[in-house]
Amino acid sequence: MDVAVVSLFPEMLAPVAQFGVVGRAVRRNLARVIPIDPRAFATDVHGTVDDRPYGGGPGMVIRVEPFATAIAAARDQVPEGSPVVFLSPQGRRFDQATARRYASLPGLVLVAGRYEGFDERLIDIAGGEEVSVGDFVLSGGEIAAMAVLDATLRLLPGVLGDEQSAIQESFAEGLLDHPHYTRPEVAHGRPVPQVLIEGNHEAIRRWRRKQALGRTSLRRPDLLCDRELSAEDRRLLDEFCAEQSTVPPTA
Ligand code: 9D3
Repeated sequence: MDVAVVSLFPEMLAPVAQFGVVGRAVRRNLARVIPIDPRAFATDVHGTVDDRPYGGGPGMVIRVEPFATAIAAARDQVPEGSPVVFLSPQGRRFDQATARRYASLPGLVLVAGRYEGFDERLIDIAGGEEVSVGDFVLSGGEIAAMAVLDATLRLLPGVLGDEQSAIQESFAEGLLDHPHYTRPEVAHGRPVPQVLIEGNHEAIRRWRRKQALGRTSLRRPDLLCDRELSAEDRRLLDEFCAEQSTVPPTA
């Protein structure tokens, strides 16, 4: 997969493209990350990319040129028909389903903004979609682009081991993860839950499922809202809730 990233701070991408899972994808030639600097396409001597907003107000707006030229150059670097994605606080929320959709494509152009945002005509011209990574304020689109890049490229076949991808499959099913423990058996006076030590695999599976359902219900009730629970899940969640209001052993 080829991903061109249009950004005024192309150097910000280097660490993501070099290290970790994305770095491995790039080194294995499973992906290319191509930075495109719009300033390189500026026609005036100052390399101006922003200007004051029509209608007044604070901040600056990204001009149509040179970004339009930079996006065209980015499109030339990726397979024909690759979508253009603007990172923007006004976008649809990026999620795992979107990551899967992007990972199924041969290419993608990510456009990171700065200042107050893009001149709307830039989005119209490129015919792109806008995505946000969450309801918080970043200083620009670069970190959002890196999140999209990471979430997408790790899904490419061969990037993670078979084992890892199997684990990922089962987890990407819309519940929060259960708690994890490793040695020692007691840390800072806190023991590992006994069920995990006893080695009854069916009991462990039920305990983990109960914890996953319970945490999801406490921390992310939105994830359970439009979801039909199986009879077992219903019972496990009821048990979790009952245990919440009782004093746990060795509290
Ligand atoms: C005053 C209104 N703000 C919009 C909500 C101004 C503003 C805030 C942050 C304008 C641009 C930005 C820069 N943010 C991004 O480019 C961005 C972003 C984000 O801030 N949060 C979550 N996802 C994203 S994707 C791009």
